[in-house]
Amino acid sequence: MRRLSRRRFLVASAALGAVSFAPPARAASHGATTKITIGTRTIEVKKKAAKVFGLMQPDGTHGLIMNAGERFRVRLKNDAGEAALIHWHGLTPPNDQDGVSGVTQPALEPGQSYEYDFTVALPGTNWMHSHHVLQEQSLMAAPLIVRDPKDAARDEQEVVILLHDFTFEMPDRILSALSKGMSHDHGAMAPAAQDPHAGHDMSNMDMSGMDMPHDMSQMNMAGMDLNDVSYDAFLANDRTLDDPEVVRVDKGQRVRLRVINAASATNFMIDLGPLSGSLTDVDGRPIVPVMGNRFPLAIAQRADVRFTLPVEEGAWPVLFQREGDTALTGVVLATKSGTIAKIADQAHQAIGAIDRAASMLYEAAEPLPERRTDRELKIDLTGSMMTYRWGIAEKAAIAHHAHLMVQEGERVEMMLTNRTEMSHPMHLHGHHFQVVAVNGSRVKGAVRDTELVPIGGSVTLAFDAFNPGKWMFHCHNLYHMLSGMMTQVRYL
Ligand SMILES: [Cu+2]
Repeated sequence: MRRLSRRRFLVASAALGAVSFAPPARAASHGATTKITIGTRTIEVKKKAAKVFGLMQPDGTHGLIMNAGERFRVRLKNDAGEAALIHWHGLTPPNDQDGVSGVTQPALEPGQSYEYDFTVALPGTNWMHSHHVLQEQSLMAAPLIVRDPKDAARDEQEVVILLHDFTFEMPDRILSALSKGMSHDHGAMAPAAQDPHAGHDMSNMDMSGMDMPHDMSQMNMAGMDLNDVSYDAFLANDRTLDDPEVVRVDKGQRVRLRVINAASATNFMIDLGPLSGSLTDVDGRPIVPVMGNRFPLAIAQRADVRFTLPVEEGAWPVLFQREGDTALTGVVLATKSGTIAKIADQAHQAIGAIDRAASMLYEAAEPLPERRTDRELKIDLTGSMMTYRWGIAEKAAIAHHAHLMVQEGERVEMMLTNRTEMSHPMHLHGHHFQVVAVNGSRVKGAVRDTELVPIGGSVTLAFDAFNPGKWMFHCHNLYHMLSGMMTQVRYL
C-alpha cells in the first residue's frame, strides 16, 4: 500500500474510525447475516501514517465472533477499491465458499458482494484473510473466533491478539526484489547499484544502512535462513510496543489468550514473561495441555493460552519475539491501578529457529479415529533462496506441479520432506489434519490446519477426505506461496 502523507492521513482519519479488537459482549445473534466490508483504514506505525486494509463490521468490529453450531452467514462487500477475496482460515466450508480467488471463486470486483452461508460445527480460534495477490501483507486479515457455547460458563476473560509483520514498502516490490535479487547463482550475484531493492551480493555481508528486502542480518552462517524480508515493525492488534494495547484485567482474573499469527512471513515465539500458562488449543483444536511460558507460533497458526493472574495489582506484558531476531511486539494486561512500565521493542538476545521447539510433539486431545490409511502421498518441499523459486513435488507425480489427487472417503497421509534451507508453514484448506509422524517416528500429534515443516525434517499429516473439491495446499509464507510453493488437493 502507498505511504500516506501526514495531510492525507488527517483527511482519511476523519472518515475512518479505528477498528475495535475488543470482543463484543455477546456473539452475533443466531441466524442473522453479518455484514463484513473489505475496506481501507489508516493506522499509525512508529509515528507515521499507514494506509492498510481492514475487514470491518458496520459497528467497527474487526472480523467476526460467533458460536459453534451456528451458521456462518456473512455478506462480504468489497470497498477496498481493488479486486479482493477473503478465505476463512480454519473453517471447513463447502469448497465453493472457501474464498480463494481463481480457484473457488472469482475475486470480488470493487463494489461487489458475495453471500456465504454454511454451518460451523467446531469451535476454534480462526481468522480471515485475503487469498488474492499480496493483500495479506497490507493487513487484509482479521480474527474469526468461533466460541464453544460451553465456555460461556467459565469465568474467563478472552483476549484476542492478531499479529502482523508490517512494512512501508510496497509488497509487490518486495516480491519482485526477492525473485530478481535471487535469480542468479550464489557466486554470480552482483549488487545492483541503481536500485538497492533489485539485488544484493551474498559475499558482502555488510548491509548496514541499506534497506534490503531480503534481510541479510537474519542469515545464519550454517545455511539456515530464518527471515526473507526486512520489516519496519511488528504489530499486535495494529500497535507496536511504543504504544501497545492495554487490556484491562482484574486481580486474580482467569485469562484466555487467543493468539493469531496473521503475519505474512514471520514466525514468533509467544513469551509470557513471569507468568506461566497452559497451551490448550492449536489452530483452534484442543491438545493435551502443555504448561510453559514460551510457545512457538508459526505463520498462520493460532494458539490458545490460559492462565490465572496473580491476586495483586499489576501489569503483565504478553510479548511476541520474531524468530531469528530480537524484535518484539505485544500487548499489556493491566489491572485498574497497575503501573505500566515502558517496554523495549527489542529483546536482549535474539532467538533461534522456532522449528526446534517441541510444537511437533503436541498430542491431540481429540485425535482422528483410528483406521487404515488408503493413500500415501510422498511430497518434497523444494526450492532455495538463491533462485527464489519454491515448489511442492509429489514423487509419483507425472508432471511437475501436478495436483495431489485423493478420493472421497479415504484416509490420506501426506509425508512432507523439507529439501530446503527454510522451514515452511504448510496449510491445507477445507480439512483439519493430524500430525502422525515426525522424521519417520509415529506420534499422536496435534490436529490442526497449519504445520511448520522444519529445515531438514519430515512431517506426516493425516486427514480424512470428507469435503470434496479443489483445496489449496500451500506454504503460508506469502512470498514462498506466490513463488511456487502451492498446489491443490483435488478429489478424483
Ligand atoms: Cu515456505
